[in-house]
Order: sequence, then C-alpha cells, then structure tokens
Amino acid sequence: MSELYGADQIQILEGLEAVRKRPGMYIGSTSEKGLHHLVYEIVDNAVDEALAGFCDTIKVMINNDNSITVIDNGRGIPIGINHKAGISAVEVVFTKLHAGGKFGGGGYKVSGGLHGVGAAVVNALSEYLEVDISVEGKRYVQVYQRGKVTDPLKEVGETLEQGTKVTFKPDKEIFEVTEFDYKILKLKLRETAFLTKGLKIILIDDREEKQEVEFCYEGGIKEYVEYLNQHKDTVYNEIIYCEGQRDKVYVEVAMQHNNSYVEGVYTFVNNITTPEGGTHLSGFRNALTKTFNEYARKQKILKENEQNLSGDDIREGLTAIISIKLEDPQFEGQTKQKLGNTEARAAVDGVVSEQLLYFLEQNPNIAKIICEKSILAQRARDAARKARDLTRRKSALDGMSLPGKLTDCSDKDPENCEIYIVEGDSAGGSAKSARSRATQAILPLRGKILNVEKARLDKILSNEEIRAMITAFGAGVSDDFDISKLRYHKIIIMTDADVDGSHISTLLLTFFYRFMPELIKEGYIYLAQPPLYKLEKNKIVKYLYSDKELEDTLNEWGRDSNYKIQRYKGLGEMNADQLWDTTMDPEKRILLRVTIDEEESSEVDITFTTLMGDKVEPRRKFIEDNAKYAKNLDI
Ligand code: 28F
Repeated sequence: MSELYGADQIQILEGLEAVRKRPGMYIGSTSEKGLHHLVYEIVDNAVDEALAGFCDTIKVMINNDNSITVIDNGRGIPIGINHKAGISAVEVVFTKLHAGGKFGGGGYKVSGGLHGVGAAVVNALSEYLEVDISVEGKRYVQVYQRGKVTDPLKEVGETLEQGTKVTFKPDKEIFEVTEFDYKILKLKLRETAFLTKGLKIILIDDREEKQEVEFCYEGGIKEYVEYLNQHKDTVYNEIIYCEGQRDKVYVEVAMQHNNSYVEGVYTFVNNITTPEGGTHLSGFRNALTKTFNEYARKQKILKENEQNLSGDDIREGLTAIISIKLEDPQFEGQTKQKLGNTEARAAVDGVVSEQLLYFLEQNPNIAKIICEKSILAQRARDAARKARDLTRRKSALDGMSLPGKLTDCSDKDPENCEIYIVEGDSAGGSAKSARSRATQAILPLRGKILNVEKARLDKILSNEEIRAMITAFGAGVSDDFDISKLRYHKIIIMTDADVDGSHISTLLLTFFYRFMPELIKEGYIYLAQPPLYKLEKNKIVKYLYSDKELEDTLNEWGRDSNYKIQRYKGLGEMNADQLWDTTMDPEKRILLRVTIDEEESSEVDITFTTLMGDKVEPRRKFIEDNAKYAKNLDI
C-alpha cells in the first residue's frame, strides 16, 4: 500500500490564490450553502478512507467559535516528504491544487467535482486550519492561515490513537455567513451514513444549545429506503435489493413500494446526489419496466390482449435508492447534476434485470402485489388521461375560458402579472378592491382544497378549486405542464396568519410540489405576509409582522404612554386600503419566495408526507419540533 500511495505520488498544479480569487468556481457559492460545503469536503476525505477499508468512525464537531473539527480513525495522511515538492505529503494535500496519489486513479474519488483538492480548497478559504495526525504512536501538527503555512509539520507528542483530525474556521472575508447550521449538517451526514454502510458518523454541536446525534446503518441504502418510507404504508415488508459490478461500475439498488401515488427515486454517483438523474437512472427504469412486463406476461398476470405496463405505472408509489460508484464520472447538464457515462446505463440495467427477476421468482407473493398495483395504476392513468383530455378539449372549445371566480388583470405580459390566491370570499372581496388592476389578478378559493397527497390525478382533476387554478395559470398540469404558457410570473398565496391559513398554504404547496414542481423550482411561488398587529400612537400607525417586531417597537415607543393595539385575526378584518398598504403594494409588501434545495428532495418528500399523509402522530411531532420555524415554512 505505502508504495502505491507514497508521498511522491502527487503531481502539483498550482497555488491557492486562484481559490481565494474565485471561490465560487470551487465550492459553488460563498453563501450558506458554500459554507457547509467546506465541511463535506473534509468529511469526504475521511469517507474515502472508510471506503478504502481503514476507518470506521468519523466525528464532526461544531465548536464554540463556529469552527469545525472532523476526526477519523484511519491511517492518517502520510507525513513523509514528497520529493517533487520538497515538502511533506500533508502539506501538499492542504496547500497545493494537486492531482494524483490516491486521488489520481485506483480509488473512486477521482471527481466528486473537486478532483481530490477539497482539503486545499477548504484551507484556502479558512481563517485558520489545523491538521493533527496520529500515526505509529506519534502526533504531528501543522497550522495554516488563509491557506499559507505558518510552521513546518511538528511532532508534538505521543498517542495511542490513529487517524486524522482537521479543525478549520471559515474566513469571514470570503463567506456571507459563517455560522453553521446543525440541521443542515445533520441531514447531509445522515445521507452520507446511509450511503456508506457500517460507517459510524457522530455530529456534535458544542455551541450554546448543545446537541448530538450518531448515525450508523449496517443495512446501508436498504435502511435509507426504510427511512424514506417511515411514515408511509408499505404494500409489502421486504426491501428489494440488488448489488453487483459490471464493467468497473459498482451498482447498488434498494427499493420498496408504498400505497401513495408518488414516485421517490433518488440517485447517487460516488456518494454525490444527481437530482437530474442520468444514465444510471435510465438503466434502472429500463430494467424495471422490462423485468416486470416479462414476469407479468410469463405468469399470465397480464393477458395476451392487454397492453404492457408503463414505467410510470410500475413506479407509482415506489421509493428507491440507486447508488453507483465508478472511476471517472462525467456530470452533464446546466447544473452538472446529471450523469453522462454510458457504461453506467448498461451496468445498472444489467445488475437490476438479473437480480430483480431472480427476486420476483423467489418471492411470487410480492411480485403479484406489485404487478396488480401497477395494473390498477394503469387503469387510473387511463381514467386521468380521459379526464384531462376533457378539460383540455373543454377549454379549447370555450376559447380558453377562464374560471368564473377569477378577477383577471389587464396586462397580458406574464412577466408583469401576479395572481393572488386568497382564502375565502370576504378576503377575496377586499383583495379585489385593493388590487392594482393592471398587474394583479385575484383568485378566491372557497374553503380547503383537496389533499392531493391522498388522491390520484383523476380525482384531483375533478376538484373545482384545483381546476380553477390550473385554468387560471394556463400552463397545464402534471406531465402536460408547460411553464412557457404560464400567465403569471408571481403566484402569491395569501392566507390568514393562523393555523387554518397555514394549513391551506401547505395544501396548496403540496399540490404545486407534486403536480407543478417547476413552479417552485423556477421560483414563481410566493407567500404573502399579512401583518399580525396594528400599533397606533399619536396618529402614527405601524404594522407589525411578528411578535418580536411588536416587542421591539413597544420597547422603543415606551409601554407606559397610551397606544392602541389591534391584533389581526384574519385578512377579512382589514379593509381594502389596509390590505393594499400592508400586504399587496409591491413597494411595501413582504413576500416570502418558496424555494427548494434539489439536493435535499428526499427530505422534502418526507416533510410533505409527514404534513399531509394520514398518520397523525408523526405530523403532531413534526409540527411540535418545527413550531419555531413554522412562520418560514422552509420546505
Ligand atoms: C478529517 C479528515 O482527510 N483523512 C484522510 C488519509 C489517508 C491517506 C491519504 C488521507 C497519499 C499521498 C495523497 C494514508 N496512508 N480526514 C482525512 N486519511 N489521505 S485523507 O493519502 C493521501 C494521498 O498524498 C493515506 C496510505 N495511503 C493513504
């Protein structure tokens, strides 16, 4: 091993100034996302050591000063001199944009995007970084500041441990925020633990609000599927699992159906998520469709005169993880989130076809359940198609007739147009008189819309409130959705600031997320923020949008003197002028844009299932846990 991975194996390319000059090129951005990316880069190196078979525990700590410490119990980064560079291998790892060594081939690392230069990039973007290596009974330490060496690598004492410890503090000159978010790290580290079976990952928050969590999944992605299905009703108990290697591509797939109508298939390449799928996903889909149709024909579950099951039918209610590892992944697409390697398609197709057929033959009961479920889905899909054709034909006949409840705006350029979706007729009435006619359309909804989490498309399309939204937006729905036809570039949900209001918002967001996800991805969905209080003193009126704002203003104005306070219970309590001033005037209003982190879409799915599914206990717990964030409805 040491010969293969010696200190001389790395090739040096360039210095770290480039990284500080253009941090975005290396870590995507200098926002909160880029900040957390630093942690993943260091953790990734430790995970590689685990994948190589030398490390089984990784500890991540958020320290009191917002620095991060990552510790592994691997072999320790080599401390010997790299003769080409004339410095220690550790120093090369942390100060040079090198290529080679274990990162140059052989392992799977080669490109998590950064070609193994993660440690140097983190170093370049940190106020300070300390690496502490324990190897053969001795400890060695080196410290860097903004990527520059302060002292040579020093032996500092003896130890019984073995491994690498890295502490770094992100540079305030580089990052917009430098405070780490425990929740974000927790989500990502749980995902890493699922993807690396048997690896123990501990996360400790050592700041004021102490927290700690430990992840270790012997079952790996099988347990990941169990986790994703935790609040759903599964239609059989086993997790279907396929594993194998073809053409230097290592393939692992785990899956299980639940009784919802949602497909949740998540794909990873070398532990990196690929939200846009790619060749591995298409190989999986192909294998799944082919294998089930073959099986269903052979068993005469599908009769000769019946049409083949479609992939969509088989994947209705399917939760699956596809995790592959290969040497030289090519990421394509605008955001580089789609796998391009053609050998991955054949590898996944091959492994899944072979092992899935074997599984079905060994488990005829489960095979039958899935085939029959798919046939039901096929029938429902036919019914939905007919219902949709009907709505389409109808709107064509009516010359695109808009819903009667809609008060449209006069401007026809979608860029300028907004639609307010308002809860209830009375608030709808105020909104109609308050609005700016040219650019603001109002669509009042009566009562609660259908919970789409519990219904198929055909039923959803027969719901009047939902049909009104679809026709008003003008862009179709589900598979037919075409964002270029959208009639408004701001869709604003305006509900009361109470429990019912937030329930309606959640129902609407669920509908958009499941049936018009592009609306959220493109950032067209907003939540209006009506005020909670009106405060008046000496003819000065101030509207307040949170309890904290009320506190602050009362402190500022003095609580003794006479002021008038009004608590708004609903939009209906405001007259048109007030509604305009506080919530609708583009110059003054506050809108929350609803966004979604595609890299976390499996967690978003859990959120919606928890909020809208039919299990009460997990919903109660979720709301309790998230009560303090409820206002932001961070999905
Ligand atoms: C807290 C973060 O970075 N752990 C790491 C190793 C182990 C080796 C290694 C790392 C060899 C020449 C490049 C040891 N012994 N945790 C970590 N553990 N890097 S990073 O090698 C680096 C290459 O320079 C290692 C034998 N081979 C490899």
